[in-house]
Amino acid sequence: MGSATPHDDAASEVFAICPAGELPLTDECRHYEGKHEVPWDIQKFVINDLYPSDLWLTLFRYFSQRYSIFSWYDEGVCLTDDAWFGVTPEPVANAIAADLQDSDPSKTVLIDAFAGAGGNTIAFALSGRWHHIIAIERDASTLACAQNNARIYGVDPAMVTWVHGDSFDYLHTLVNRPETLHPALRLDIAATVVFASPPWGGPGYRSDEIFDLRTMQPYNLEQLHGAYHLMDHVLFLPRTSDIRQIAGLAPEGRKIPVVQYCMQGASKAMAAFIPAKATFR
Ligand code: MGP
Repeated sequence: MGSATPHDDAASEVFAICPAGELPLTDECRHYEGKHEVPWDIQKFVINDLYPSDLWLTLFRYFSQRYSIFSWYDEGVCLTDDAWFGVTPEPVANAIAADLQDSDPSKTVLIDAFAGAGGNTIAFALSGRWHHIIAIERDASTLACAQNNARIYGVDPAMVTWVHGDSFDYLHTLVNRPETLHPALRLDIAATVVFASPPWGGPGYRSDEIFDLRTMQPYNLEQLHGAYHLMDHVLFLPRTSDIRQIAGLAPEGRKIPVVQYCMQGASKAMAAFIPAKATFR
């Protein structure tokens, strides 16, 4: 396990952002083996049917779906409680990776801007489509889970460089001051695609008939697109996202393909494949 370039204390004093190296699993990295291990207050709410907390009920529901989220769950897949809310189910992650399989071959590097527990990074790495993947996660425990899960799925450690940090900082530095990045993180922007599966502000998005991407929390569509617009980018968004807002991001004369990803006949989410606004050649 680990990253393409192990963490090095001396390097972290010299460069603004460095690869993370291998992070230890923490108490927040959990592998629940049964419903009895899911935190007690979820079960109490379910059993007694007391004013259920949406958040905890949702976590309980996700745990019940664990094998469709990670088919190798029993091999020791770990998640933080927060990570359950944004993890992409394995069939969806594989379908997105497959949809990028025949994309522009001049793009060889993929940045997973919100790596979470690693579901998408694993699918992209196993697809064999990318020469290199940069997977960024802000929370150390969640990143440790992602590294653990990638190891379980047999991802080649040389394929993924993990970054413990903020993907907006990283992208800003990549575009404006690449020389301050660790050499393993300096990418050719023209050869790079960004994949972003950001938080949507919790499960509340499900009550909106049309989800307003201008009000998405903590990052709205404008912030996401603003950070990624120099590169082709894929945004993984709520299934009811306002298509007109996405269409407004199309560069002159270009279209934005949007795909709904379904499981058991129902959409789980959509992805928008957005071309770069400028080319760097
Ligand atoms: P869901 O809210 O559990 O809807 O999320 P579901 O399962 O269709 O609800 P049901 O009532 O029909 O059963 C569906 C999928 O959306 C999840 O599996 C995640 O892949 C994704 N997802 C959900 N949330 C809240 C987020 C999020 O905040 N960010 C990201 N990136 N994905 C999310």
